[in-house]
Amino acid sequence: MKRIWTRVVASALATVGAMAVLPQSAALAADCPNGYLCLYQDSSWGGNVMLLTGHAPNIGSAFNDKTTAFSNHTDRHWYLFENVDYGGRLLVVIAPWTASANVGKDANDKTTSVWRG
Ligand SMILES: [Ca+2]
Repeated sequence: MKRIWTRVVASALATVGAMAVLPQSAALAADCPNGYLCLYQDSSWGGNVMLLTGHAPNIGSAFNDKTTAFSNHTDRHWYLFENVDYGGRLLVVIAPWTASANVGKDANDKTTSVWRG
């Protein structure tokens, strides 16, 4: 199963670069691959997942204002912002190797850009 998951990720990344939105079936693997920040549409790491490896000034219409949970499998800090180009409120500061099942109502479904520290 791990090999299949890795292939799906690699294939999706090859298509759209550093960002990918995977279907719900793949997102059911709650473990985020090493080297990625994973953003989830639903609480407890459910729904669609977006994988990030670097800055995302605009995470795109497929995932805009949808982030509810995250898993950070990198040794970097990440910063979730309300608007494009790291504008608006700083919603969440994510420490290395941490996860949250729910970012809370003040930050829920608002993330539009992501800065990698
Ligand atoms: Ca937003």
